[in-house]
Amino acid sequence: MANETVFKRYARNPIITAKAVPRANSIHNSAIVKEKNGYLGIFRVDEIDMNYTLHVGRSRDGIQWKIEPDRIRMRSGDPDVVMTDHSYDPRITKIGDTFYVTWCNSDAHGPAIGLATTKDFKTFKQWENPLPPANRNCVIFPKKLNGKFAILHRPSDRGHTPFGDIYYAESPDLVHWGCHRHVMSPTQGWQSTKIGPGPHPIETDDGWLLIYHGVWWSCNGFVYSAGAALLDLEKPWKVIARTRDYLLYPTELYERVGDVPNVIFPSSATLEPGGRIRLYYGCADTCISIAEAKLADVIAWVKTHGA
Ligand code: BMA
Repeated sequence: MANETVFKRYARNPIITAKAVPRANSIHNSAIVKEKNGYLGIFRVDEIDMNYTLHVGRSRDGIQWKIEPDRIRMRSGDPDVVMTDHSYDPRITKIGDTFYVTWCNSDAHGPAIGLATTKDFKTFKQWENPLPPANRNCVIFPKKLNGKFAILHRPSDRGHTPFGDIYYAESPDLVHWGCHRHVMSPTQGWQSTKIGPGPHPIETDDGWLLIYHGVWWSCNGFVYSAGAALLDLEKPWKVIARTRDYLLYPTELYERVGDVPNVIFPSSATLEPGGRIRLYYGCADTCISIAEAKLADVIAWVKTHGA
């Protein structure tokens, strides 16, 4: 095991494996939110036919989960707006009493971004895809900015995407998206090939804290790690600071070995007692783990380990 940064891994990682769902081949890269009486999640479940869809899960402590064996069935009222059999990498953001779910809704024309809303995790209203192919990472800010919904996303290609920058966009109605701004590009080392937004940004006095994944291309394939940036509170396409050093790198066996080796894919963060954040991340496209840090320590790390 290598040195840890400010994040400390949970000793009993991984917390979720394929055993949680009868037909699962793997469960990883999933979205979790903390509510008053427990935790709710939307899980990427790759099944034994290697199709991948989204399932609801519930937990009292955020560690032991019950995940529904059946996929989510969304309602759109339009036969052309559907959740495909290749739906993956969800994110959840709560604004007011509504949960906004974004995910990669991949069909014959390539990976697009899907969008749905729910208030109870029982009925889901699916909206038009906010972004066309090719794009497979999108997360919504936890409040409207200047009266508009705002997202961070990462345009891609139809394959495994050996490139990728993070962009910003906003919408007055969740349907029409504009004000497209470039936010960040890959730089060096662990984030030299592509980067993509992870959990929804966390509002702090120092700016929006964005935890993101960075990828470098080794002779054995992609290696996914986690880093963080601080974005301007009013103009989040302006980067205040950004880590040069990674925050989490695949060092543990469950991060190094799996269907896609060497992957840490940060996808959710919850605020916990004592000013801590708990990061949920997919491991080697096989299972889910957690790591915790003090929010103040993460911010200090970004400021002092900057690019
Ligand atoms: C995501 C998904 C996965 C992929 C992964 C690494 O963007 O596309 O299918 O393997 O990255 O976890």
